[in-house]
Amino acid sequence: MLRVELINFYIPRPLVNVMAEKVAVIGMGYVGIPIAALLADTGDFEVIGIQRRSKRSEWKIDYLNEGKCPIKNEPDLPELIKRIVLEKKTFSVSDDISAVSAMDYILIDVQTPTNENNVPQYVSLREVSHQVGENLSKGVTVIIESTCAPGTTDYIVKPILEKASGLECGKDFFLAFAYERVMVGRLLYNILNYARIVGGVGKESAAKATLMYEKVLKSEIIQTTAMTAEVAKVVENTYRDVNVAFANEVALVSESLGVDVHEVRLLVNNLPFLKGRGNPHRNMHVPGAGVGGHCLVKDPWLLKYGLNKYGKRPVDLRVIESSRYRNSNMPKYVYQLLTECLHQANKKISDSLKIAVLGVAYIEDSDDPRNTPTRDIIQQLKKNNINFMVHDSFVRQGEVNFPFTNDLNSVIADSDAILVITAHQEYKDLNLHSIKTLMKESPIIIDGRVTFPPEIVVETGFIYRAIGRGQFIPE
Ligand code: SAJ
Repeated sequence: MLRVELINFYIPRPLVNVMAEKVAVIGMGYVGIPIAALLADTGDFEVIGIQRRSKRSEWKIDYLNEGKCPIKNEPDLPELIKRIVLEKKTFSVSDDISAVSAMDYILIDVQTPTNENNVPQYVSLREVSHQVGENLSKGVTVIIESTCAPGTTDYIVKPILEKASGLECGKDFFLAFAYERVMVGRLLYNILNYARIVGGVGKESAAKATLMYEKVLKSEIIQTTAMTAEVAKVVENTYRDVNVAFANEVALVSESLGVDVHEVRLLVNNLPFLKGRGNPHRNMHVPGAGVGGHCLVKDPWLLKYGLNKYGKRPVDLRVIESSRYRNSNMPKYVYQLLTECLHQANKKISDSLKIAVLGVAYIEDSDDPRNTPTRDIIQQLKKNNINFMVHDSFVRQGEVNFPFTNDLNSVIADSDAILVITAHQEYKDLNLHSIKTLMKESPIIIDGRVTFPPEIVVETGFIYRAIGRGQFIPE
């Protein structure tokens, strides 16, 4: 017995693991995977990813433990995961949440979706908070990175953690809200370079969470309260949604007045920076076929939910709500443009038509289809019994509840009209003359983004409309 113990004593484990602090990251998604990987790569942390065995996501556990990256098209992330799993051995994934009992930090990075009535669905957040509470040790810092409605950290997560652990927040354990600002295609870049806002439930919680982030981030770390951080997060995206809605409304105005919204936008945005004011005081956004993604469609409603639940007085969010409706109705507007062009081409709305819908991903050159405007456009086509085919080369099959193919030719061939919903580079590279030969007589192009040079589309002989380009509306 003594000999075995002595041998153990003299075989030095790699120093980094002995000194490393332990972090659990709960939720192996777009948010959890990159931060877990970056923490594990520092050498200061041993990281365990916790992923429940759900039908949709359990495959990620083994996949990640083999050193493979479940997220496609993310620069540097595959190499990073391979390095920390197979070489440094500072990252592993498990389905056993009781592992959090031996941690110094616990990051909660689970989905916080909203339902069809835009009410946040905190089933996962509540469940995970309870499980963390049941396994919570003294001195641990819990950090919520998932986007939450204002008030969630203080009034939902904190009570669950305290009740399930019997410990007191701010004394026995610490709790902060430090929201992610990830962007598909730039997951690692955003985490490393965007300022990290750390909102503590009490000053010490913010300080404790900062100790972790300052070992991995290159960016500024700003401490505040949990409520302030929650408001800032949802306002950051609500601001963008309102600005996109403004651009979409100006696009409709431009069409009505026969001008090009993109020319208007350039003229508006070229107002000089005012001396001493950092940001341009005009930054008109880009109109388009709709707003998809996980952030902008959800966060205005999270703001409204927190305001209604925890606000001290009511506020009617007329600007914010009408912006949401403006953006969510843009797919219907694309359909209206299509009907106008079919009329111009003397084509009747019938099942003998074929519409080529290009793009499923919510943003160009990405494989992320969350809340894609394409779904709403397909609904309009189906409602009017119009045949269509959908194309996307990035999105994985089975990720959306409608059929699509990555065979672009088969989608365009023999079609009456092309609707561009996602500005993938492969569409911008298309030869308009070639695709015209594939299509039926009087071919139509509706450009829902800024994909093709308008003049070339018209010169090539297409009937053409694009959101906001009023100069192409027939007299
Ligand atoms: N969109 C427009 N016009 C615009 C900008 C966006 O129609 O001028 C549409 C896009 O086509 C897309 C949707 O809005 O369908 C969302 O686009 P996005 O660029 O905002 O992409 P997201 O949803 O991934 O936004 C995220 C957000 N970041 C975080 O939540 C941390 C957003 O606040 C960032 O501004 C954005 O990434 C970014 O550019 O980093």
